[in-house]
Amino acid sequence: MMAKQDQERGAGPEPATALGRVLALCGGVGGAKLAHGLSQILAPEELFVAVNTGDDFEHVGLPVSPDLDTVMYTLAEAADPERGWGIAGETWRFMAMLAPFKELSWFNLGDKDLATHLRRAQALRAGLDLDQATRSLCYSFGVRHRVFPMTLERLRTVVVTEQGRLPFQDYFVRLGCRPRTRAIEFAGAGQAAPHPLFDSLLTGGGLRAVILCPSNPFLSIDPILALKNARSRLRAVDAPVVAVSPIVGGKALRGPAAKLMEEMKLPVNNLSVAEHYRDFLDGLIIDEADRHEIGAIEKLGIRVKIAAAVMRSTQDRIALAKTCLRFAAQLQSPRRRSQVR
Ligand code: FO1
Repeated sequence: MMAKQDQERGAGPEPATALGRVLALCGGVGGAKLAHGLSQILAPEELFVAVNTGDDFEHVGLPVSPDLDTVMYTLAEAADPERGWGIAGETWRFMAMLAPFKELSWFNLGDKDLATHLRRAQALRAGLDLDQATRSLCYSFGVRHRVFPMTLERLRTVVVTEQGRLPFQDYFVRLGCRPRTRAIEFAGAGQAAPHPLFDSLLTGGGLRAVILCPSNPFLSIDPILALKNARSRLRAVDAPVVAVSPIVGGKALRGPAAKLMEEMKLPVNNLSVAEHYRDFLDGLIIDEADRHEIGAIEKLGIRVKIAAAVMRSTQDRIALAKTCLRFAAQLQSPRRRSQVR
């Protein structure tokens, strides 16, 4: 019998979920909310979350994988509700001791979060790869759904700005996204292949949908798409590909997406998001506030679904997750993709 708490959340088994696997592509905070909603309605064997590792870096001698940790903490319902990253009820005694060392103290590692980075460092030193280290961490946080790094190889996001080429966390945290962006590069993209699971899910059959979570298309989803053959695999996949737009009413749900789009001379709207994913996308979910964009997006051959895209509660996450699955189920055979685009 379903627990009362689950019934209240609407987390009951979704009637159509026995139809195959779902691959979600995800960045950090915004995307993790939808991944959490999906994890509430899909069984662990049905949901696979491929996570951006372009933001990973080493800090205070420790390997930090911010998006993997954000997804893990969010699925574990352990994430800080205000920040979205890090752990709820965090304390900062380590950071207080680090304060005199300015070259180290710009990036905040909470006392609880530190244990995750130490454990990852130990696992990697012992010879585990990032996926195995992530699985072990997820296990200890009670996360049973498969959260995995987009690649086992090295790909790093570099933001090319008016102040020069900046490693992602220097741009994002140390400089607070202030420098104007000229381009975004993915160092290692030419060599790095997607995680083998990404390939086997996209080519092995039994896939019900690919869902692009409402993460920043340029900073969080593009690193995944930049991996060798990732985009062509998505073009060829025999399952609907659905994205949830992170742009609502001309603004980004969170983070620097709108600022980046302006700096790259792109209109800050859902049509720009649709055009960015045009070669493989079947359906785009946009907010009620952007209903006027339906016609322009559908002209690209991409179907549009209107939904409440802002997720304030667990119920909102579950509702949006259900909308994604139902929308995917309604879309035509993706085989038309090759004929249309
Ligand atoms: N974001 C910040 O804005 N400031 C921080 O000091 C910071 C520390 C941090 C530590 C661990 C972690 O997992 C994430 C952290 N984040 C921080 C978030 C992170 O930089 C970004 O959210 C992602 O890389 C972008 O998705």
